[in-house]
Amino acid sequence: MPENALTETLLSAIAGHINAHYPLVHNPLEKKLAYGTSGFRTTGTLLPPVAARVVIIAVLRAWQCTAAAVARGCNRASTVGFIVTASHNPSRDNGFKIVDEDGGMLAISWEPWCCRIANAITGEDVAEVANQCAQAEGISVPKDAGNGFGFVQVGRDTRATGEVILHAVRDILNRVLQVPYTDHGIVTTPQLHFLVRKANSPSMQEAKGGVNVDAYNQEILTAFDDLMEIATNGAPGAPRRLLVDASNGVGFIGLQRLLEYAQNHEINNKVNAIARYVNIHMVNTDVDNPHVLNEGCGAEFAHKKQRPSDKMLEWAQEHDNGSGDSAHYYCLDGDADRVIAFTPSSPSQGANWRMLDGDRTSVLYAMLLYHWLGTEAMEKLDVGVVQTAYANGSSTEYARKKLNMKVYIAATGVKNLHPIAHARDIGVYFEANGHGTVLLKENIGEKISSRVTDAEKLRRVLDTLPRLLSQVCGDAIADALMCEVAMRALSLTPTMWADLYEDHPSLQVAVTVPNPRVITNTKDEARALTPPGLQEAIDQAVQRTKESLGGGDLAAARSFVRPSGTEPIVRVYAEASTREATDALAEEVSQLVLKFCS
Ligand code: 16G
Ligand code: MG
Repeated sequence: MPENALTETLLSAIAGHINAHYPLVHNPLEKKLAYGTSGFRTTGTLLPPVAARVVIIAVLRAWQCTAAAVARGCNRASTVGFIVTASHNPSRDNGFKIVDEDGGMLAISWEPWCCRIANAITGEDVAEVANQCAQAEGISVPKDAGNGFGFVQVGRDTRATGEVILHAVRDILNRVLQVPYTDHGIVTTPQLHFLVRKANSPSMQEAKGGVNVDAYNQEILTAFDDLMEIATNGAPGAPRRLLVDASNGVGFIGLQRLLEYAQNHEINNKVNAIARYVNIHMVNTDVDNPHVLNEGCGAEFAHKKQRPSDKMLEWAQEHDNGSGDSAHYYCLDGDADRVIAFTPSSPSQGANWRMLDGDRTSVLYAMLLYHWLGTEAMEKLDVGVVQTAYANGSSTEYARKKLNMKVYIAATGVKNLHPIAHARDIGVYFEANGHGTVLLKENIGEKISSRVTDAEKLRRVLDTLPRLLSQVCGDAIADALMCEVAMRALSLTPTMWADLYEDHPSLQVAVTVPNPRVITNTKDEARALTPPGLQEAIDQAVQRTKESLGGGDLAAARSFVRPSGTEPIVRVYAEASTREATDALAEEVSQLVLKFCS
């Protein structure tokens, strides 16, 4: 047997069990499933046999991390995560992804293993891929497995197919791999990321038992309270009213649990500490009806349609007297890792609501950093803003010119933005659709505090921020609370936040073609490399738009296309100086996509 190969017993158990219980439903000879922008996503009923296969790779990754941890002198079993969710997709879809040992996205270099095993037809093929993975990645079965945390933390969103998919995962873990796990049931995606990071943290090594969502609630509530204390100088004033659109998804459950936890536990010696600052109401909370998830509501709907859901409008009509920012509005997506805020110019008219998207959230956070750290510290540190090609041009310009920030452009998906932000001392990353956070280098407080004047405050801020701002992915609930902290600290209302700059008109359109993946892009996704001729045609359309706007500096227009990594469609983005030109450009480019990709 070659070194690092899996044992014959394990391989034949894998082959036998997969053959007996998990024949594929999709046909990989016709269409292979790919690990997309954020894991696998497709019709939910196709996924149980795929999840049964891919969890084997998750365990191999955990074993590899365990061996590396042991080699570092850290005597523990590493845990990875397996989260079943399709985020903003329609309710019939489902998906899943692996959360890596550090709580972040699975290392991109491991995605090909997931793809290969997901499309392996027979049990023998599955065992063969697992064995090749073990050999190539230098993995052997650890001798001393398990220390009470489980090797895999699993969880799911509210979708109807979630339970059967998780059942397949648990079955393979129990009966084939005999690997311990903790099933957290229904959790938000950021909660699962948090739990994996926490379970692997040095502080948990000695602890008895596992981690659960209480640890998340405790951390978020304490950090929020600490930051609000700094933001308000201990004088909280009246609590702000928040209205949260939970997209009829797991965000409702996550936020509800957080609020209940606050009522039943003391945070910083205060019962219901969160209520000193915010008074939270929710709409679109129907998690029992399997069909309404993300339907006409939530962050994805709000962002793409550039307006709030009807339920949000109804609530505003009833409860918002329109006298300037009497409530703050937030929309979560279907797995609560993205947030879009709004401010109503007139509570009853959706078209008049101003959207505060991820670009604006990153600007708000950047302003808070300047406010709290001071220009002196900011100039001494490597601080950057990471966006994608979907960022509105006005936000890029504001971050560069007004805030003096370095701006980096990454491909769509947290896995692409995160590493660029991670390489900075402080990296603010956000997608326009509301997914993002701020990453702070560990011990940065210590590094910089000897070089600036107000060292004590600086250290306090830098120690507290990363407890509310997820260091592994965006978290809609934490981000909504963080926006509240930032507005308090900066004495801004949502209207003042919206007034910071004016967005260029923009539009996103979904175009259906037989195979969206005939389009390939440059690294920053701003240009199409294939099919031949498409980019040239887009360039001409953009040029014509600029000319129609009179040319010169004020005539801005751009457009790009890319295949979605979560749905079988092509996304078209257009942005120009006027609404009419934007809409016309989006339409023209959509026609080009149909022409070149059909
Ligand atoms: C996923 C991504 C999100 C991205 C979106 C784009 C993560 C955790 N989530 O939800 O960041 O903006 O997909 O989808 O990476 P698309 O590829 O369909 O445009
Ligand atoms: Mg999401």
